[in-house]
Amino acid sequence: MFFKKVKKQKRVALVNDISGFGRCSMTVALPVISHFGHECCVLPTSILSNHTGYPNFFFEDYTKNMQSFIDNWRQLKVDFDGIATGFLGSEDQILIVADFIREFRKKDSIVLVDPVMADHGKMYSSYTNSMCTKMKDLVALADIITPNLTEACILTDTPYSQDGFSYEKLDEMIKKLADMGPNRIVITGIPVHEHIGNLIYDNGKIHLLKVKKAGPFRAGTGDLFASIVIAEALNQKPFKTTVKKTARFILQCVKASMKQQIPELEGVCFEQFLR
Ligand code: PXL
Repeated sequence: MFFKKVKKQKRVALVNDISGFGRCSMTVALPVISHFGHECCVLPTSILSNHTGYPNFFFEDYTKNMQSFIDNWRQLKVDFDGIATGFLGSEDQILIVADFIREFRKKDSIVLVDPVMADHGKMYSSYTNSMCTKMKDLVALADIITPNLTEACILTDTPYSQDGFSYEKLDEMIKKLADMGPNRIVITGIPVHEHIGNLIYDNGKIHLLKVKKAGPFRAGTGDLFASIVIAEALNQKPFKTTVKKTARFILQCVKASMKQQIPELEGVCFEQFLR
C-alpha cells in the first residue's frame, strides 16, 4: 500500500441546471470539478431535456424545490469551501441563490458566479430582461466572475457591438465589473482578429491573453471555463496561469471535436482530455 500525501478535500456547491443532452452546465461542472479532487454537491436550478440552444427543449424550473434542498442542507449543517453558480431558471431564484451564498459561505470560501445569460449579443431564450438586472445582485456577492463578452455588456449597461470593442472600452468595462464587487474577473470569448481574447482582472491588474481561434462557437465552453477556474482557485493556483491553461485546454478540446465532426451544439469532447 502506498499513499501520496493527501490534502484536506474541499467541498463545492454547484448551483446550475441539469441539461440531459448537449454537454453544458452540470454535466460539465460535475466531472470537471470532481477531476480536480473536490467534493461536489448539486443544487439544481432547473431540469431540461437539452440546452436552450436547440430549437425545442423540455424545461422545468426548479425554484419551488430549491428551498427544500437548502433547508435540508441547513439541518445537516453542510458548509462549503466553494460555491459556483451558473444557469438560473427564474427571477425569484436569483434571490434564493443570493441568500444561499450569504448563509452557506464561510469566511475563506470562494464564490464564483458565472452570469450565464446570453452570447453573441443575444439573450438565451429562457432569460428575461429583469432576470439580467437581478444578476447584478449576484455578481456583487462573488469573488470571481466569468462573463462572456455579451454578458459583460449586459452587466455594465454597454450596448453590444458586432464590430468589436476598443481596448479602452474593454478596460472600462472590466473596471466597472470590479467596482461591483469581484476581485478576479475574466471576460471570455473576445474576438481579436484571428484570435480569441480573454481579458483578466486580478486584484487591480489587467491583462489580455489571446489564443488562436480554432473554429466556430461551441456550446458549453463557458461552463468548462468557469469549472476549471473555480477548481484551480480552490487549489490556490494563480488566476492568470489558470486562465491561460484553461484557454489552451478548451482550444485542444475544440480541435478534437472538429476532427470528430461533433456538432457545435453538442459542445466539446472534454472527457477525452481530462486526464
Ligand atoms: O452553457 C450555458 C447554458 C447552460 N444551461 C442551459 C443553456 C445554456 C446555454 O444555452 O441553455 C440550459
